[in-house]
Amino acid sequence: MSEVGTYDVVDGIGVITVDNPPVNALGVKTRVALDEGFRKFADDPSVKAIVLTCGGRTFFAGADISEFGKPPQGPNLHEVMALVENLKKPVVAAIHGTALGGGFEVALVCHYRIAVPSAKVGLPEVALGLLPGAGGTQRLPRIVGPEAALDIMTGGKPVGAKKALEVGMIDALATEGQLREDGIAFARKLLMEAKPLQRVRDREDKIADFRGKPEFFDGYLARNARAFRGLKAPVNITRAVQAAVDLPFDEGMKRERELFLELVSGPQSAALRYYFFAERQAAKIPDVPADTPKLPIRKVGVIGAGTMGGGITMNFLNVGIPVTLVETTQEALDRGLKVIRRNYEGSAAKGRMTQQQVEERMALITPALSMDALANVDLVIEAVFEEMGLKKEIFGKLDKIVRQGAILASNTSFLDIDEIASATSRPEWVVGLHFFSPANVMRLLEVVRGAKTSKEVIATSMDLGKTIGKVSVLAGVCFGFIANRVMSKRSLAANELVLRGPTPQQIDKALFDYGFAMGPFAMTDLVGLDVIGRGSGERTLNGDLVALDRLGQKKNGGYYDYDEKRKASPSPVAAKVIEDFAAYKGIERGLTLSDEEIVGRLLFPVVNEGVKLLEEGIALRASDIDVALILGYNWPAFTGGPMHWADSVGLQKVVDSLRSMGIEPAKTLVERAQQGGALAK
Ligand code: 3H9
Repeated sequence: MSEVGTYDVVDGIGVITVDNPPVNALGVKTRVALDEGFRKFADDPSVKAIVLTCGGRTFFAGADISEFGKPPQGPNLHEVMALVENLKKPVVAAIHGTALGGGFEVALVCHYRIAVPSAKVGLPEVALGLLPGAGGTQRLPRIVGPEAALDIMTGGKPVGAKKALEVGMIDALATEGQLREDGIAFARKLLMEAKPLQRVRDREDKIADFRGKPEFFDGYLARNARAFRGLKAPVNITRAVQAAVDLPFDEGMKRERELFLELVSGPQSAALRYYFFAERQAAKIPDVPADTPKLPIRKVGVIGAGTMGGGITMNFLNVGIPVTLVETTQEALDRGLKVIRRNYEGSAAKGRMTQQQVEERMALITPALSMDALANVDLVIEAVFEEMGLKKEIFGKLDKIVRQGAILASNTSFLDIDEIASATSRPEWVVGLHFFSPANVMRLLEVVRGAKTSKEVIATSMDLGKTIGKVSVLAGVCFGFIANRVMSKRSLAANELVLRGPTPQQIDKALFDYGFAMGPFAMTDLVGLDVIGRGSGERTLNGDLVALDRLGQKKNGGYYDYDEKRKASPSPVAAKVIEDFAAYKGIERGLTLSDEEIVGRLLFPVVNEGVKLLEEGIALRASDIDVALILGYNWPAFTGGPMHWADSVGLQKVVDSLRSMGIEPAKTLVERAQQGGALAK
């Protein structure tokens, strides 16, 4: 008897309801319920049609990711699906929540699919380094055509019900809150119409034109080469769809299986599956239980309408939370508002939102020239210049102005939250909310816990990240918190290495090939050498380039030269500056390294610093560091982040390499390496 399935019959319509919290993943219990329910109704002559639906918050959210790599148990999903598809009674999938991955694939073996308007359907396996391995690559192209199917599967984004209806992924919309009844009514109508049952696998019309056209699939890969760089899953997805078009269905299924197995046993999928759970784990804080009371955040104040303040503001406007935006001068305020409007209008021009939505979001801003306007907000985020004196002055004032019970947050990237909190009479209400630039885009929110920050404030701040579509990672107080602190080691290593022989382009290429969007020198040129180099008193390489007015892409080139189209080429001037600076420092040049060695030189120090963060208790767990780096610095997710990557490289190798660079490896790193242990589990 299934623990999670109920089967009842309403006037000849069999209704299978599966309720396996939290998300009805297709683990063994769910498969037992499906197998049992469909067999029962297949054999019951009183049942003329079947509705498949789920209890709880969603339709099946996919295969149970935690089962991958473990010995199979219970009914096989493919066999259950074949049973459904070959039934001689119509089967209707009635969808709410999210029908994803294997969940949508189950819906695709049903003869019809209906969904409530709030539902989403899709095949997001690519985010796990996989392809839809339960027939999705074979059936979706038969419904929407190969090109749309490729976009849906390589993009991985779920499709809203209305759009899904337009493209044929579902057959009808149901009424919100009435899905079961609508499913039964839909099935009854099918019985009345008595149309012959059609299986998706038998449909040919959308794929026939693409048969024997390898150039279409090669062209698709070539067109998307940039987006797919370094990733295995999109390539295998494309080849699986090609098989769907070229081969008979059962052979196509075999090809899908081979391509799936190749992915599921490979390192990229292992890393991405690890990352899936890492992201969810980050929300869990041992001494702040999930039921800790959270404070409602209905009105927000942001101090500073500069780049960060403006980006932070947009996050709240996007989810309908009004923001009081404070600046010191009308001019700065106007400039900030203009930038926000320009960003939204840019999105509207790209068709991502309507002009009306632009106006609605702008209308949620209350511009103000005095912090007095913040008296009644629920949360204030200060985003002014990084200067302790200024921050303390602001927090001292906020303490007097803002109502009791509101959260006072600083967006500082480096500074001591406890010192900032000491300027108030309520340090338990003070927290760091560190956004990453561009703040409306980057998905990381570092929540910095001060010595006295209350549990309610922590719980609310962690939750807030989810509200605004970000992932919150908890950090303790230290210079640079998690992401900036560990990544500073990469910059340091790059700056040292370039003096010893490897060129900026060799170093950047090694990191680009590793999977970063750009290397440190290309990044410095993009941001501006004057910005990066600010504040350093002694002579630096960066400073020498700035002294020649080489500010990067914006002026005269930096580590590279640029043409009018901003295409980079190696710079003889920069090469000379590097040589001179090395001579000034007395550094011997001539070191030659392979790309792999360069990557180790730059990234092992990051791992080492990550381990120190764990030793100091700044990060709760290694996987939090990986999440922070992937979301805050675009560390390639398919490596799993620095800590997971270090495990896959081998910790002893990391230790030995650090020593050969003259860097003392962290104690825990040495211990784990000796024990043959890992950093991230
Ligand atoms: C697949 O289907 C392969 C097939 O093609 C081939 C098969 C042969 N498995 O995200 P949440 C857990 S691959 C196991 O916080 P939300 C999650 O860890 C799969 N566990 O909720 C968390 O646990 P905890 C393709 C899962 O409301 C809890 O559920 N499908 C799975 O923000 C709540 O999750 C996908 O990739 C799973 N599949 O979002 C969809 N899904 O509470 C993956 C969730 O212990 N899932 N959990 O931390 C999602 O995108 C989101 O969970 C969803 C809900 C949108 C459904």
